[in-house]
Amino acid sequence: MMKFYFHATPNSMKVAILLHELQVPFDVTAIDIFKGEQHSAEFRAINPNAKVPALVDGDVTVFDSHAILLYLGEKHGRFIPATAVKKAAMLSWLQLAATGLSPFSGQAVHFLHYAPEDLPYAKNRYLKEVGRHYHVIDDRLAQSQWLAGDEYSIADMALWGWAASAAYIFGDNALQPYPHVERFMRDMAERRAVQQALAMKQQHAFKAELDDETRKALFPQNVAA
Ligand SMILES: N[C@@H](CCC(=O)N[C@@H](CS)C(=O)NCC(=O)O)C(=O)O
Repeated sequence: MMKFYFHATPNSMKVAILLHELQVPFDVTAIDIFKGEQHSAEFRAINPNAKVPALVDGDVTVFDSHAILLYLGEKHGRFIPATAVKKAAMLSWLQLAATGLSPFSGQAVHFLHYAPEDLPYAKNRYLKEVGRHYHVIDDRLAQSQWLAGDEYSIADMALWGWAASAAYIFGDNALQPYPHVERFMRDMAERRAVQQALAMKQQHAFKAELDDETRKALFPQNVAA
């Protein structure tokens, strides 16, 4: 059976939605990144980059959320549009999420919540860039129900991953300035696969304290040699 290496984080949640949409059997291996489990030799053999999510499917190993979305979508022939025009749109928005929204959101979270010093320049830079991405996405979702057009795809799952955590960046009513993204999130909330993915967060207990063990695991660059 497929093995899904998971922590309840935005990047893992993208894949959790797809696995539930596909209704395929899979086993979850919880990797508690707050305890440093991503750095174990066993997990690094699966993802040398020491980050979740990752997937092992028989003799196939695949890591990085968007690589997993593409792998599973192609394998099952689902949630990847068939026509060149729609597939190009899907890939464009998938990559915008992979190379823009996701890393900028991650850095915004870092400088807002985890950086050991207050860095207004960095906070402003990442907050503004995340907001700019949501404006671009909002304009797109004003024109079509889904990112690729009229077809729900893996690009939508990728967007949901970080949009569901927007409050951690912008606070309450985080998506209010982006009404079409809000509408998209309401549409997503109605999907059973999204509800099942959210339930996974309750089924696995992860460490919550940000103590020295966690700082060392997540930010080893700050630990004196
Ligand atoms: N580009 C990667 C990023 C993965 C990533 O940053 N994962 C975070 C959780 S969302 C992680 O495992 N962090 C642990 C660490 O940095 O040590 C993806 O999309 O899968």
